[in-house]
Amino acid sequence: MIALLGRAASFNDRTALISQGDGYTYRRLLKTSKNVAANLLDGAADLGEARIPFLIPPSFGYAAVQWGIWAAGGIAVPLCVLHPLPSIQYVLEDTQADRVIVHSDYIDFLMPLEQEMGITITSLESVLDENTHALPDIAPERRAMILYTSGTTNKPKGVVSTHANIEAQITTLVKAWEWGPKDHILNILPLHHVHGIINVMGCALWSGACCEFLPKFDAGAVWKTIESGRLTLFMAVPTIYFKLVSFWENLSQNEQKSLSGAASKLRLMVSGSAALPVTVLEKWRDISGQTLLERYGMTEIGMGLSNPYWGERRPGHVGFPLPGVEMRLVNGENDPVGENETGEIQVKGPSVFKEYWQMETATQKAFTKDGWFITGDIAVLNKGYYKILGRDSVDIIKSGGYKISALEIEDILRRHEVVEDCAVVGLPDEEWGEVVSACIVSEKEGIDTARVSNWLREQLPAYKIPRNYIVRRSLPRNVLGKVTKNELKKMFSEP
Ligand code: MLC
Ligand code: AMP
Repeated sequence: MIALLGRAASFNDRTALISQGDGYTYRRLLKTSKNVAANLLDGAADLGEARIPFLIPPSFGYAAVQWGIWAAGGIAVPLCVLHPLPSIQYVLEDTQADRVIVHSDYIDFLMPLEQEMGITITSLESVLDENTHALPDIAPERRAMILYTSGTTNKPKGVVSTHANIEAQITTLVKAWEWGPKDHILNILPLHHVHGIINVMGCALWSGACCEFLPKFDAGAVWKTIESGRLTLFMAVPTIYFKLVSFWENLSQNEQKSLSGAASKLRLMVSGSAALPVTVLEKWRDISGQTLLERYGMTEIGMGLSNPYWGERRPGHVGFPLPGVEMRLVNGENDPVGENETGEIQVKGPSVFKEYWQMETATQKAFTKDGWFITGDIAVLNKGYYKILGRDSVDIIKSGGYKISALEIEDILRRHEVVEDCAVVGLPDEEWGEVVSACIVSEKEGIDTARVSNWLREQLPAYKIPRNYIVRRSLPRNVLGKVTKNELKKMFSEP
């Protein structure tokens, strides 16, 4: 049996999840996931790694479907509830799925695809129905999940993790951050990325702890939950801490005191997915008395580096390798560099993903000949603590903790009638980390960029929409004709 599900049997009547105010025990989660598995199998012995995409908001139903797919031998492909239809269609096509499990709120939205693609839309309710079926034995090496991540190509890549990878990604954090059955965490992150899936929900369910869902991030609602005193843990991206600080700053002194007192009682608060500005770390420490534990990770590896649970959490640094993670910094020749020398992070270990879905060349290119995964992140080891300095590609933007490919946005933007050419960059921003910004090349005067944004919104989720535009007659290029994006970034502040 899959380790997560096997462990759940021993947690019985403990509360596994709180979803829309209702509590669900481990017993119920396990039983419901077996219903899902039985309904999906429908007489077959094993789903044989069929890709099963599902469009379900963070909830009990999401967890039961994820586990049900695993128990039946399928590959779970969580879809993003914020994505417009073309982004979802891309994932459905890329995974060659023949059915998709959909929450009732999204059935009408997805219906056009049933005809266009011939995919079967299965309602969440129908897979939760009472059912029993013999379940297959699943070897840990089998594929378990595909998460889509933006990269240096114009289309997102499917990162395939096995059951063993997921187990390694979870257990290293459980050990390092001392998760236990008494823990209670609030999940406010989207459940199509590792931060929410592994670090929050996965670790909680592995540990017999409770994971409470808020359907969507809302600063007031998060503070209210912190104030309730039931949380022991909280994990978020830096933008969320920035928003929680702003919310707190606008309260009366009495309210501030009450929230600060409650926040100080959590045993651990973690930040990751993007660089945590030292200013935000300091403000949060002033407000809550908590020194945020910053860690570093990636869809392909789970978490790699973490400041210590016990010991100094150094601002602006991401600590050291987690248990079981092998890490090195290398120069352009792939030779390891010494302390205080800048290098690219490479990672090995059981948490590292198996492959990019049906992209053999991209998978090969992502690893060195001797099996190190090439992250593309640049770092330095400074007095025993790693510090992330940036990425080797200007085409990757991190905004609100989401990884965004400039090339993907450019590719779509170029299809707009007023756009002759374009280039997209991320401009630094304290709240969002970086803000997506576009330079449109056009001979036309008075381009209505708000209309361009509205048009883009039909094809891309809100976090990928440029927030700043400039219109120019040409793009800055080097002698080889390549757009010089660092030059371009400066042009946004020119009058
Ligand atoms: C949204 N808005 C943005 C934006 N995203 N503006 C600028 N830049 C962005 N990136 C705008 C919206 O368009 C809207 O404006 C307004 O902000 C509110 O939108 P929203 O969708 O309600 O935003 P909000 O819920 O506040 O979103 C903020 C957030 C979200 C931080 C909660 O971005 C989020 O969930 N981020 C987490 C992503 C994540 O999990 N990453 C982990 C990847 S895994 P308007 O004008 O339209 O009304 C990984 C590995 C690892 O990285 O190490 O963990
Ligand atoms: P994703 O592909 O969405 O999983 O994003 C992974 C990327 O997020 C990494 O390759 C890093 O560039 C970035 N990242 C994650 N954590 C941190 C951090 N603590 N500091 C800086 N960058 C980070």
